[in-house]
Amino acid sequence: MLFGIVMIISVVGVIQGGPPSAAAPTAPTSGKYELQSGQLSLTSTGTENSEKVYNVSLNYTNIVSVSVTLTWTDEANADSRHTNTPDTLGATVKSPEGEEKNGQDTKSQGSVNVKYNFTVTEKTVTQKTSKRGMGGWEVAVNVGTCGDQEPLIPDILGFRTIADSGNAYEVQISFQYYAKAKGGK
Ligand SMILES: [Ca+2]
Ligand SMILES: [Ca+2]
Repeated sequence: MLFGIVMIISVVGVIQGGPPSAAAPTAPTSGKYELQSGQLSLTSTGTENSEKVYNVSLNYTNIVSVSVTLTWTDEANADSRHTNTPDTLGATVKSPEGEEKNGQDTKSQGSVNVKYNFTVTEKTVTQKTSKRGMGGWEVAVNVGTCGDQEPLIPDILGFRTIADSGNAYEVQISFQYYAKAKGGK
């Protein structure tokens, strides 16, 4: 198995708002929590039977859910005499706690979703800050067998088959977490 580039992606600060407004420079937090969400995505291309591992750091407390969606669209048919048969892609996600979940599909237009839910509510975070899901996540994208461009007229010897050597894909990571609501709103 071939391992590709390891990319480090940090989403620290992505969700933070702007500087405090002049109207409320020292606004205290209200003590209440509100549900916030963040998202990041990346696109890449993988060759057949290869894997790329992405490290994502979620530096947030009180994470409620983390959802990883892998999507892809196979290349168009090479010409009117060929059909591009489906590709197999999959994602394996590992949480900071080491819990692994994965999904795989074989499609021309595929989508695989891996989701983690943590039992965190507005009530529990008021009592105790949760650090579940906080820290380094690992998302491994695997490009498996890529169905070739098969000729419409069956060709047992495969002379007219055009190889499909991989595919492009997108990974979208979205998460929800509780953060202290700003006062004075
Ligand atoms: Ca294909
Ligand atoms: Ca392909």
